[in-house]
Amino acid sequence: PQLLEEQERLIATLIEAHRKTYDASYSDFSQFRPPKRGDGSPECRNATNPFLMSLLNSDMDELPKASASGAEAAAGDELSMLPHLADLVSYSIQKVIGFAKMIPGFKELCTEDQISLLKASAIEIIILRSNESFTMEDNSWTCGSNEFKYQIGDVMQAGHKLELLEPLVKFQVNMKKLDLHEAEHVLLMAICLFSPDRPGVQDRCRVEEVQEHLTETLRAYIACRHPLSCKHMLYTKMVEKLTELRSLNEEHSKQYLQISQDAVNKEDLPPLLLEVFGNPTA
Ligand code: 6VH
Repeated sequence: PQLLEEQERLIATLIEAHRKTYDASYSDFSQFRPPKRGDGSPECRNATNPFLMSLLNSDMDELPKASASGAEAAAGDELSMLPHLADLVSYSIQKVIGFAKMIPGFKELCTEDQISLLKASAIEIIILRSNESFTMEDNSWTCGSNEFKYQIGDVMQAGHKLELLEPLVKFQVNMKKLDLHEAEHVLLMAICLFSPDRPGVQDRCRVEEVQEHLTETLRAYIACRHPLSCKHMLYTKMVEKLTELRSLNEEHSKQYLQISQDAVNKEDLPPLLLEVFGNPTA
């Protein structure tokens, strides 16, 4: 198979859409609420054991009232990275929307279907696009300075559980190993967006048509542009990534629900995030 002129144009459009919406200098990150990292200092450990701490530090032998500041301080401190990461995710959702709008076929869908596709795929596309900042050197997402270097521990401080973050990091490592071309990377994000089986999608046929056109373009691209030695099973491996993303998405929904309920400061979650991932208090 060879790339048709139309497929070439599609790839060029997707690459341009991605470049316009992914700023690899990460210069906007300083506008997010600042990251707060528990550094293992006494104050920090304090906050995770408020009751023990207050008993050890005073002559009282009674527990402070359960609902008193201690427990809330603990929860608040455990979620010290939430404002920053919630801002990062909210910002990224805006960029994903900008990317989607430039994909041929997206704007032609009715607004309801556009919303259903974005709501369902936002976290998956964020996970995919974040591979660009992920480095296997130290398994972190490195976005410029140390301040914007995100490690598992940082994401735990936004309320995510270690057991669920391990599959996310594994996913990132395996994605890196695929060593995708930019064309393949952007096609995968577009294919992920145009999944006809997302909840609420009305015009499944239209979505499927676009997705099939994208997958056909990906197959053709791999067949004629990817070096013979590495293209073995590449398409299959990429489709497998979409399956893994579904399960990361499901886990994220559960974790998000928990976090949004635990968050003491409801302002920690920006309105766009609440709209896309759900607002349990609404
Ligand atoms: C890219 F925790 O868009 C840009 F509250 O590449 C750069 F925030 O629950 C950097 F509420 O359940 C980048 F939903 C990095 F928002 C991406 C990273 C590093 C981009 C930090 C942690 C992230 C990760 C991708 C997904 C992950 C953002 C978290 C997603 C979230 C969340 C929130 C809420 C928050 C944590 C997770 C998870 C799984 C395991 C999927 C964003």
